[in-house]
Amino acid sequence: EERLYLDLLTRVWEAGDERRDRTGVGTRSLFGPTLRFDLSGGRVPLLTTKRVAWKTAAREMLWFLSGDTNIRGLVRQKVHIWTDWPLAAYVRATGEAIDRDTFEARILADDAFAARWGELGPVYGKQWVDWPVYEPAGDGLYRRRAKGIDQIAALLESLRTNPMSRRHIFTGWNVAELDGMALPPCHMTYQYHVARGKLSGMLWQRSCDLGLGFAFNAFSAALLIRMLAQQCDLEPGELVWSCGDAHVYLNHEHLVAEQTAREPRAFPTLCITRRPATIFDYAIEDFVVEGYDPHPHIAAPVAV
Ligand code: THF
Repeated sequence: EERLYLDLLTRVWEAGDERRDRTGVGTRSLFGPTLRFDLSGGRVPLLTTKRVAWKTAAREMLWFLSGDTNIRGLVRQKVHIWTDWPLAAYVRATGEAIDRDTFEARILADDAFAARWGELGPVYGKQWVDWPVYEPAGDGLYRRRAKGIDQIAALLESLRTNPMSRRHIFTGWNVAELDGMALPPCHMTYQYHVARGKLSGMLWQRSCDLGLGFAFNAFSAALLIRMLAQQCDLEPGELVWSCGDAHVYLNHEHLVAEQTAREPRAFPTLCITRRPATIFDYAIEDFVVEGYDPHPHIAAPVAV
């Protein structure tokens, strides 16, 4: 099934519409692909044509579920994938020439610095577990309720009590708060479906960096299906990945050439070694990937 991804990569690179994008790097892009991955037998779509840092993706997913939106919690775990955006904002604002390691060291060492410069705004985690709600305050004004909507808890409740529902959905796309986000959500809407004792999930992504982000986004979405399925006593079904703007950055040409020349191997399996009390109690040690035999990593720059 990794062929599906490699074929998409080739198709976008060869037939994609070349365009200047927000980052200035430039992309080739196609609109609206859908890929499906079978999760039965514990199989997960973890690419084998390059080594993917799946623990980094898993740590990011746990960080989303915790509701955290500050990079400090990631940097503490040596996860660097969100640092470039706060770093760019800092450099823009202060004009200070600072490298990534120094910036991360300050995020770790200085509480006030982390609060001011490590914050991404109301991104994924915030919207997933604490979507803001406003209530009439009685004087014609509205007040923000202390606790927002926990979409993940609500999703589990609906999966358990009304499995046949067509409304098993959560989303990070809070229109009113997009302006405050370092980046509007890319993997924005998730829907789930229960059939014959199996839980399937669909991820709708408005935009996907096929060279870098896809590997993370597909694995993370599969991981979340597995956690949800475990919490609901369901078997894993399928991951359906759908994308709006599916693109390859122009500076990822070497990655496309190298990766598509490699022979994909069987996807590995994911074992969850413990059943935590709730969806919010998983830890990185609970995840073991078995039979992962990838080709070597291919480094590629991230467009900020
Ligand atoms: N912006 C862009 N341009 N691409 C993305 O994939 C992306 N994301 C998130 C938000 N904006 C994005 C950030 N997620 C890497 C992986 C995921 C990211 C950002 C960067 C990355 O650099 N991966 C490298 C190194 C991994 C590591 O540190 O070990 C890799 O080779 O996979 C997509 O959600």
